[in-house]
Amino acid sequence: MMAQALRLAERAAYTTKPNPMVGCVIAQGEEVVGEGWHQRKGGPHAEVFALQAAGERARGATAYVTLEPCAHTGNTGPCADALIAAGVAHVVAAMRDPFPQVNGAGFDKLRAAGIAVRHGLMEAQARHLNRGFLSRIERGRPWLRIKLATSIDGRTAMASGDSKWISGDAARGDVHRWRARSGAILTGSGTVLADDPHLTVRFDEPTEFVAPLRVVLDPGLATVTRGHVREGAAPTLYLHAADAKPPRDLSAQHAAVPMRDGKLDLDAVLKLLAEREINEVQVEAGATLAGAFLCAGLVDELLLYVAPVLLGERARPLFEGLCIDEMAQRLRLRIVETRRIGDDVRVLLQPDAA
Ligand code: AOF
Ligand code: ZN
Repeated sequence: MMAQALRLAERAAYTTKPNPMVGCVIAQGEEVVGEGWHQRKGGPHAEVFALQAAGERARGATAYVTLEPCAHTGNTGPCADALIAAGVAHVVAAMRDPFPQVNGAGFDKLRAAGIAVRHGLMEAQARHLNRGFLSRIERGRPWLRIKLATSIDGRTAMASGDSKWISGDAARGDVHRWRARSGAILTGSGTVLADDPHLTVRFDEPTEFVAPLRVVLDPGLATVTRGHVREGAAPTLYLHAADAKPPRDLSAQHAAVPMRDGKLDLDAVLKLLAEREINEVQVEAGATLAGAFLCAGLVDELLLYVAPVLLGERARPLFEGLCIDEMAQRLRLRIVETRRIGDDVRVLLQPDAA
């Protein structure tokens, strides 16, 4: 039941941000009597849809939810109250909702009404699903993923900067799914000048999604008058040094960020994005910016597309500026998932905490 609730939750991966993905299954014993998931910010919560589907059959039933039912009135009324009113007998939640207005208050409300409450079922999976939302609420910064396409010998572009294309069509299509679940796609001015990316979401088939914010780190605002990144349907935010002057006719958003060692302070960049309710940031940048995030210990996840090609030692590496000389300094990563995508292999990695 909980696995099904998690699958339902994930259906809204492209549309719920900045809200968490939440799924709910209502069951009478082995029989599912209602299902629901939270589709978008401002819309009804998962429990409301599931209770609607269950109708009278919710009485005495067990509700499986991937997140603690809310206790607050936000865009919608409290789900805890809705479960109580429907006469649900048991609630099984995957995890507590750390959102300050909930954070245990939903469980308390249910228990006070005589409902048996358990939580912790498939918690690791639920936390993984909402790692972006949890990072923003618990750490005050978005979850940071770096996407990279690499050759077998760890190269991402030729010495000239040419990188079209290392990975195949299928892998490049897959990137758009990861973009769509991200709140922001972040790059540097160097990449805007060298590659002129659009950083938009393009799907082969019509798919609903909330367009991620495009973020360009551009201390001197050198790229604001050029580049595809300022065109199209998605919003763009330029982050710059305090002394840079945005042109009067700049239609994109912009904000100043403090500097550290002559570069934009990456901690401050992430704090600003969290304040704008960005849960997941996908970095699609060159080796220098990717290396800077890694060195600063700000990378939560690497999304690596490995293509079966060799580019040779004159091609550019995955990261620059790591300053590793000895084995003892090596950065260890843990493989979270591997999957073949067309002719390439997709590897999802997380820095090893240990
Ligand atoms: C639930 N069930 O399906 C979801 C919950 O602005 P609102 O009213 O939509 O509230 C958003 C907050 O509610 C969100 O930050 C999170 O803490 C919780 N989400 N809770 O009981 C749901 N999506
Ligand atoms: Zn709710």
